[in-house]
Amino acid sequence: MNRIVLLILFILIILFISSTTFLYFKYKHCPCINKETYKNNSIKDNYDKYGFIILSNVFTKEEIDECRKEIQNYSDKNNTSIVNFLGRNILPKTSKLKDSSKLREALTKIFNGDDYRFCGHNDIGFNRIVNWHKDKLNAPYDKYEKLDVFNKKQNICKVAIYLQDHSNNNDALHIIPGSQYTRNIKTNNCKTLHPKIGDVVIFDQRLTHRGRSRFDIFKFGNNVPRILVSFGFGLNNEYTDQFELGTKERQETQLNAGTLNGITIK
Ligand SMILES: O=C(O)CCC(=O)C(=O)O
Repeated sequence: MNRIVLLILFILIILFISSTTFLYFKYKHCPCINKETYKNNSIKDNYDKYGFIILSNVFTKEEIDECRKEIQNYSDKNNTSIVNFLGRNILPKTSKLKDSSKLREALTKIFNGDDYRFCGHNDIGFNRIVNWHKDKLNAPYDKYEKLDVFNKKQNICKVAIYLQDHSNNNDALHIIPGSQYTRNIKTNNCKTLHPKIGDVVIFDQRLTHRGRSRFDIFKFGNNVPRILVSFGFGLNNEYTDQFELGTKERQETQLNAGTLNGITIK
C-alpha cells in the first residue's frame, strides 16, 4: 500500500515539475524591442514589415486618468472583459479615444490612404489573462470567415491603448514580429512592447501576440490595475465585413453569457 502511495506521489511530482517547466518556457520573459531596429522606418514600412507600430504621446496623462476612473467606476473585477462598451454607450470618455486625430492620421498611413472604417470590435481588458493567439474569428463565429484572412486584401488592425505606464516593465503586449504572415502560432523570438501613458500600439490582428499570463500576476500584481482599451479598424472591403459580422455576434453572445473561459464578461 505504502509503495503505491509513494509511486503516486512520485508521478505527481514529475507531472508538476514537467508542467511548470513547460509553462515557464512558454511564458518566459521576452526581451524588449530594440528601438534602433525600428526607429528609422516610416509608420507604413514598420507596420508592413513587423506587423505593429507604437505611436508616442497621442493622449495626455489627464485624458488617460479620466478614462481609468470612468472604467474603474464601471467595474474593478479582475480578469474581466468589458465588451462592446461603444455600442452600449456606457463609457463616453473612453469611447472618445477612438476618434483622436493623431490616431486617425496614423491609420490613414497604415491603410495607404484607402477607405477604412471602425469595424465594431471594441473591448476593455481589466487585469485580464490573454494567452498567445492571433485575432481571428474562432468557432462558432468562424462560419463568417468565408474568405482566407491571410489573403493580401485583408487589412484589419487592432488599436491597443494601455492606460498605465509600461516603459519599465514587461507587462504590456508580447508579440512575434513579422508573424502576421504565418498561420502557425510559434512563440520563439518574442518581443515585449513598452508603451508609456498616452502611447498607442497598432498591430495587424493576425500578428501572434499575448497579454498577461497567469505567471505575470505573480510578477506584476494587481495593485495598479492593468487596463487595456482596444478598437478594431479595417479596410472597407469584404474581409472587414466578414470579421465585423462574426465579431458582432461574438460580442453579443459573450455579453449574454457573462463569462468565457474564466473571464468575466461585463
Ligand atoms: O492584454 C493584452 O495586452 C493583449 C490583449 C489581446 O491579446 C487581445 O485583446 O487580443
